[in-house]
Amino acid sequence: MFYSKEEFKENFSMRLEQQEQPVTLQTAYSILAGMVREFVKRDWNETNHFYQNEQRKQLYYFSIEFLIGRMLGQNLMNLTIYELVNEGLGELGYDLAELEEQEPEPGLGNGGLGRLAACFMDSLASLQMPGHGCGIRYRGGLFSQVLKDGFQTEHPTDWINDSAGWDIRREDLATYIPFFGEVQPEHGQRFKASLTNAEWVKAVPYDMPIVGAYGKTVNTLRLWQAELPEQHLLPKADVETYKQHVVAISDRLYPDDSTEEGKILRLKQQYFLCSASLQTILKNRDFPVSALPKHVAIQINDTHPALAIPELMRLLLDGEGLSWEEAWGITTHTISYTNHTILEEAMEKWDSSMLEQLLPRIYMIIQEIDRRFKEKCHQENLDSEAKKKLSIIEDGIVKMATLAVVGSYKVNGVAKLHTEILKMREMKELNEHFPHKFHNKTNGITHRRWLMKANPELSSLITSVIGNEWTKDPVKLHQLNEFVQDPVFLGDFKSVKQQKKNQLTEYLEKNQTIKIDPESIFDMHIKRFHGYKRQLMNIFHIQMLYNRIKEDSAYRPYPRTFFFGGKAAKSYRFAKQVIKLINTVAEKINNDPVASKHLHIVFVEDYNVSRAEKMFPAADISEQISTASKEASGTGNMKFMMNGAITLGTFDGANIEIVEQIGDDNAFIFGVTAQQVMQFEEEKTYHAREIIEKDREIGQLISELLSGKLSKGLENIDFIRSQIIDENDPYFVLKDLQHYARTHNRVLAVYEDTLAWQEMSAVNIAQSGIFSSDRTIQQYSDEVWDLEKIYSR
Ligand code: RUG
Repeated sequence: MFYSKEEFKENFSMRLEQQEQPVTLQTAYSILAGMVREFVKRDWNETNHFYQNEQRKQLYYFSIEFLIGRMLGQNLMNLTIYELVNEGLGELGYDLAELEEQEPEPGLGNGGLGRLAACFMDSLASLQMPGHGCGIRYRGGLFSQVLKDGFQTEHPTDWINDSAGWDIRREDLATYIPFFGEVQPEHGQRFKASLTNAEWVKAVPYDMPIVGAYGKTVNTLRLWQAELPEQHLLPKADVETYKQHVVAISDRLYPDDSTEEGKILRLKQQYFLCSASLQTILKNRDFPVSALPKHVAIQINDTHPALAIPELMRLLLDGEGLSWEEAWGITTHTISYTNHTILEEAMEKWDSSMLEQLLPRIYMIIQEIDRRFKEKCHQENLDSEAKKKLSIIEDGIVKMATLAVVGSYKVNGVAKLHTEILKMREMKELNEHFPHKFHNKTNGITHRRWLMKANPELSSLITSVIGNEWTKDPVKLHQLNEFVQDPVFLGDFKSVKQQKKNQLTEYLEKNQTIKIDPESIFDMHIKRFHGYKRQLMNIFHIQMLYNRIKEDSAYRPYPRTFFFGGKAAKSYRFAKQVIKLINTVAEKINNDPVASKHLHIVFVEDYNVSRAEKMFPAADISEQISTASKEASGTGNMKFMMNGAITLGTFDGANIEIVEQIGDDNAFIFGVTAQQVMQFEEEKTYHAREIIEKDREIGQLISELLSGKLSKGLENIDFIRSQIIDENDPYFVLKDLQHYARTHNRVLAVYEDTLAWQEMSAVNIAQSGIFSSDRTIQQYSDEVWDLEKIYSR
């Protein structure tokens, strides 16, 4: 333990001296992380004892992803010892920032959904609320992305072997999960049954401390690891193959599900997470099971953990011997569900036969849930289409979103528009059946990581003018409104932004050997690669700018650097071709002596949480250009806003609420609206070909693309071609392209008026507090979970 700089230095030096090998930066990092772990231990134990003694209601957030990012710096900051350690290390000849870089990146998530779960963990602990995460301890997280000739290649990561060592193995809490087997109904015993000849997997939890702001509350992120069970639970033959199957469960995040085997593995992961977490919650309770909803809330993050519903039923029916009605009452008052998408492809569906084979008892329970629900619906006067929509099992397919809605007491979307679309379209029949179930909880981001930690320079500037109350109550950032026209404040803000741009430039020069002009406009499009996120529209526009520069010697626009960052799913061919196209265009433009003075493209390789922390603060423009109606919320938009970047985007997801906060004048909005998109989709009245034929500039662009001129070096653009031409441009790229281009021109015009630009940035920061995940978590707590804060500690 250390409470002063001197104590810290003494303790750190002593540990350095105990090293037998020469001290590398990696060892210095491990020593420091170990000290922080010890520092946290007391508060962690106290928090746990408090929860036990006071019997406070606990929230468990079930999520297949927790994209937590590096923990060292965040933990030091939340413990309020960042400066102390920074100075202490400096005096011992170490650089804290350099040690932070040694921490392996835990890529335990794909993108928005996983990062949201991580922000929620931080907010729960910081608001001193009893809320914990339940996830999987994947050995390898998301692949690392390496560009080869402009193509994305994927490389496995091994987070555990390089482990930062924040988590603690809890053998005492190990539990066992049954797969396959035969159901033996206990006749005459209500709906009770048991399972014989199951294949057992041992689930061992690893607990990671989640340190809240000021360190008092330390909650737990529990990550489950799959292991071979003890001898008596092993099969008689072929233990080696059995072991491989077991270990695979926590080996990889999102294993490839293009094969039957891959699908089974994903289903196994989902059940493994749900069963292990629920068994532990029930086993360690000290209240009657009927009181579960009073003591426990379970939030399922998307449908990946929706098997929690039948699994809780199984444990209550078969384990606790409750009647169906009792078990159903408890389950549907304990579990609530968040939906994150309306994209058909992302709505999970499982083959009944697969579910029945892998989880026979669970399938039986789902069938009974479906039967009873259908019976209820039959009493209503519904047409056959509505009945179909309300069925959980249909034509041999189990629809997980329907199961999740039926088995939850609350269902939410993640931004106002998204929730409305769910209620009015995607889940219209379910909403009519359960009129009070649906609600909105607009996403948020933790301002501690995305402003205070990522941008200490801006944080200090803000504090210097409005004091530091905003760090505890980020809505108080609105006090900055008084300074948004103050030239001194705006000048200081400009310097901070420049400093962050310089830092990013240096970082990328060092790590990716890219030369960047830090004085240029930093325009950033950083997120997963997906058709609806429209990176294709961005690169098409850049190519149009290039064509104009070539054709018109008077057109010499203000220098801009266009940053792209993000990964495409391994099997998503279209998105991977877009990555290659961007790099192909980049090579041409960056090497063109004239165009490169005005346009520069940077593809940041292996975009992850740590890189994101360096990028958001340096951005001038935030590209949020999804096809309206398709992006459920977005959270990058909020990170940019909080760091003073200005949104260039469509009226989609949370962009709409951002504009509600700042007013139309402080963002650049363009494109067709969600209403229009949905109308085009319904009436099939959009024809991309007409645009190609009528618009000279777009026609030229598409013919360059198809002739291979634009895509030189890219042998194959089949997927891009077929999306735009054969599939009639389903994401309305061509429809919005010219409006997007004109909006870019407006952006440039304002940017050149420095004061006007700085004022817009400042308004964005001042109004961003509402997008802190502290606000989101408070709303969930008030309206869904009913948690109490730990004020008495
Ligand atoms: O695409 C959505 C984002 O719009 C949203 O902000 C984020 C968090 O709610 O979740 C993303 N998402 C959706 N990630 N996975 C899915 C579908 O499973």
